[in-house]
Amino acid sequence: MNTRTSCFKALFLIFFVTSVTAQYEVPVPQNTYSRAQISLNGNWDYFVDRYEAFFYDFVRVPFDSVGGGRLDFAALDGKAKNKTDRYEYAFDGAKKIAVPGDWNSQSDRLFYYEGSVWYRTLIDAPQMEKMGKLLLHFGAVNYRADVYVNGKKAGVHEGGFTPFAFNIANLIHKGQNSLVVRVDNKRNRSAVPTDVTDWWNYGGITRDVTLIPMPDSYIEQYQIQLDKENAKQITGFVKMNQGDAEVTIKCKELGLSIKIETKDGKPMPFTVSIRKKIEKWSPEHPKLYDFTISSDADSIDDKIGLRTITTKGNQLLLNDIPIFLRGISVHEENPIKGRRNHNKADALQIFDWVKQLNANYVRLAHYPHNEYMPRMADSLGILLWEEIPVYWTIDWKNEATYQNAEQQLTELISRDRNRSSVIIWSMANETPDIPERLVFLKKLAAKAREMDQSRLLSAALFKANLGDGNYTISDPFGQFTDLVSFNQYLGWYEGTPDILDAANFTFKQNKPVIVSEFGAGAKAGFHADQMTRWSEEYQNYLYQETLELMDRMPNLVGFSPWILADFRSPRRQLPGIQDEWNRKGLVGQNGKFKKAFNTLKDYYSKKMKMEK
Ligand code: GCB
Repeated sequence: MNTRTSCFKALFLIFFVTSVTAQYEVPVPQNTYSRAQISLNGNWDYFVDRYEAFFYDFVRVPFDSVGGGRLDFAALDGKAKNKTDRYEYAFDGAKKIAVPGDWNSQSDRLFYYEGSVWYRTLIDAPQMEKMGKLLLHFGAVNYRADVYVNGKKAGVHEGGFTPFAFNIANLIHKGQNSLVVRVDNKRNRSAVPTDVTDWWNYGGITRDVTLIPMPDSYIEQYQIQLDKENAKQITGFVKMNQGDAEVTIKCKELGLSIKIETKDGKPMPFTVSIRKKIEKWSPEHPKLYDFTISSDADSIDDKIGLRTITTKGNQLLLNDIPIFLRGISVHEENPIKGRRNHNKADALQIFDWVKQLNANYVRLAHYPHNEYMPRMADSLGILLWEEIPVYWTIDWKNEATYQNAEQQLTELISRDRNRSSVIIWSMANETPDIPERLVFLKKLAAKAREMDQSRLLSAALFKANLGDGNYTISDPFGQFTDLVSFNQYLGWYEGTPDILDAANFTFKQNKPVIVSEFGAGAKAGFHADQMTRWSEEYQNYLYQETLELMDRMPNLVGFSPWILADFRSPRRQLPGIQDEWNRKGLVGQNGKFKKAFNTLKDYYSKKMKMEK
């Protein structure tokens, strides 16, 4: 085949795949958990496809790009009908895997596995009162999901931590239906995150899967919040997925009932004065109001807290009052069970430790966590920093990589824009100060601001060493964020904790400062003197010295040490100490608190008393 024909073939394939699948993709409606739905969680059939033999043919053309129908195309979920039929796979009789859940912790064979796994479940078509849409909704799949219903492709999603949905009303039939998902978690230089991180690349359908019957015209997005300029007003927008509609927003307790005319599925802004006194949401008083948003065909309830978050010079203001963020960073992992979190109990475990620490703020690192987290934080009164996995090195010049990052940011903001707990969107973590990175991050920040003007933007930046114990934060991206946040590891990656005494920080911008990370590794239960690495005493000494540094840090409005609990990382290979765990947790793998947990807890308790 000459180059021209192969180009044509490639273009045709791209067009074909897009046109075949695009019709099923739908914008994820916000707040899916409040909708009537059918859970597809449970034990699914699976097999491992190390050679991707059921996705590509022998010349590496994806089977589904030419319309499927090939004998060895797993998505068809076929089986031999007579003794001459040849099938080289079967879901019937295959092993079972729990959904939601990572595969690594479910089978020894899959502990280190990175590649393709085919999942199948058989589902009964739900009885739908009226014909409308039927959304197949995934909370998250790491990293890429190819979804097939009865052998037809519903669509593809990339990005391991955000929700997506397909309308499968036209793919499903009465009786039993086959739902097949090919999950691929291979790391990839151009993906977000890229191939190098400091966390475990848990693969699988890691969050809930549901079927959600929806009207054709539905409430896709809304934002309801306190007006930053006038705290007696509520402001926001509503957006239908299509067409024109009259949307009503009601809150009985606030005596609110307004009608908004939406046009052509476009967002329609509104602002409304509230006569009653508004009880503002805060960590001390996490008041949530019951709102109902309804159109002719659709209706959704939400519990929303009303608060403002702003900055003034070097101050951070919650409801116009200065606030200090007594924080901690967390990964989405259960250290005791050694797996990715996937249920409410996992989320509760994290917040239980957070509360015991006297913290009022959590950095959800380094990717969007399960929606349970912001929902729980709303009702528990915990403030949150949320971020996307733009981490360390990214393929900055690659447009597809940028689009992927922007999509993950959009999916996160669309999901959590009504969570009062979320006060910061973070664009990136520890990224190098190079021109192409600045272009990338500026575009992301502009997107975040376009979508949500009510929250603050940040990024975990690097510090620069000026010598003689002097450090500065001069990353040019700091000009584009509302807060200057940075990670620093004095006493761990640089020197020992005794150098912290002489450390001195300056900032280029007069903005509120957050120290987004500091920490030291310690094996729970290992005791020695305070200069012995990996001992609880060393970690504790570093915390004591760093907390003194925090007390003299200019413009400081909070910090989130690294990290609440030990977490798995392939970069950590010290036998007997790390054993593939990053040991910077304040809580050990066994769930026991290390010494530094209590040091931070006492520090936060004193801070709370001083504030009163
Ligand atoms: C960092 C990273 C975090 C790592 C941590 C460490 O700066 O942001 O992801 O896990 O350091 O332990 O080295």
